[in-house]
Amino acid sequence: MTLKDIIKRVFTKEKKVVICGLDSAGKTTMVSFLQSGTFIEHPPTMGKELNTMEVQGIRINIMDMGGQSDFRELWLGEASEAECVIFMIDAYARERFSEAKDELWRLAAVFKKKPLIVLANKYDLQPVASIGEIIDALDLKKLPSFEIIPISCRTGFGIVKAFMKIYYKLTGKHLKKRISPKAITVFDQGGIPLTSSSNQDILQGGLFAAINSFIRESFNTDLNQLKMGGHLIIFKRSKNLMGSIVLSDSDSGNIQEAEDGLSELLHHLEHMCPEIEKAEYDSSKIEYLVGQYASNLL
Ligand SMILES: Nc1nc2c(ncn2[C@@H]2O[C@H](COP(=O)(O)OP(=O)(O)OP(=O)(O)O)[C@@H](O)[C@H]2O)c(=O)[nH]1
Ligand SMILES: [Mg+2]
Repeated sequence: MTLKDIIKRVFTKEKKVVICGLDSAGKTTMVSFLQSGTFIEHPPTMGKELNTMEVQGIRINIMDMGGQSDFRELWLGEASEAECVIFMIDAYARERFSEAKDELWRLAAVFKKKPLIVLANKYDLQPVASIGEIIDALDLKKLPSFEIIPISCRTGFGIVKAFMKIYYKLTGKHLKKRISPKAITVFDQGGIPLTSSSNQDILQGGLFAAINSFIRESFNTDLNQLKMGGHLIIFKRSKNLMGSIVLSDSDSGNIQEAEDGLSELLHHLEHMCPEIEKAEYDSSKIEYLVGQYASNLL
């Protein structure tokens, strides 16, 4: 990296993050989840691929490295130029942990100087290795510092948390959450709830019933908001589903953010459950997917 490059990066608020990890860890799937808000299948990365995101005025260049052995020689050079390095591991593939450890430690010189974030991916699969197991398997305690976060690039579990951490490492600033949604419910086309209230405390005491009856009465109208007992409830419709999100009254200045988050969730559900096109609703699958994705909204 030349001096000109460094100056350009400082003044244009351009930051670089590099994602390394064995082939099939899920690196490209993560980058595409961040961009599309859902899971998309990709072919293996040949060499490396640059993706750019603009977040709160900062241009983030994400270098997605190919993980096949032929391409691993490229990692060190790219990692040396980055402000933050991510190492992704397939937490389900225990048989590859020792190979992953060897490759991680080939980059050790880099981690003496810059932050390492380990993403333990595929947490939707069972039986997945625990975080403690992965720390031991990769010998992470020997590093001066590291962070490790469990995620799933299939269900979206932990993706926003991971991204917020990356953003903080890159910029020294916390990404602000402007709303604090308190509960999410998803309904089928007929207004029947597909998710339950039992794991969402705030929905006890009549709120769930009120939302249900509102949905049935106004499903075919343009109404999309309800105020009740200090809560603001936003409704959103997608092709085959409807969703509601409960906010507190104080969030009312940032409704757009809640609407966007809910739309993304519904889009993800439609994408992951193509059977709903045929009006086949599997409520346990939807409940599971909502629970996984909700970590990005709640
Ligand atoms: N079950 C599950 N599968 C995942 C997850 N993330 C990725 N996959 C799958 O894992 C396979 C590899 O994903 P990629 O994103 O292409 O992996 P990669 O790390 O980019 O691989 P290379 O480009 O070869 O280095 C694909 O079949 C993905 O669908 C996840 O969180 N859960
Ligand atoms: Mg890839």
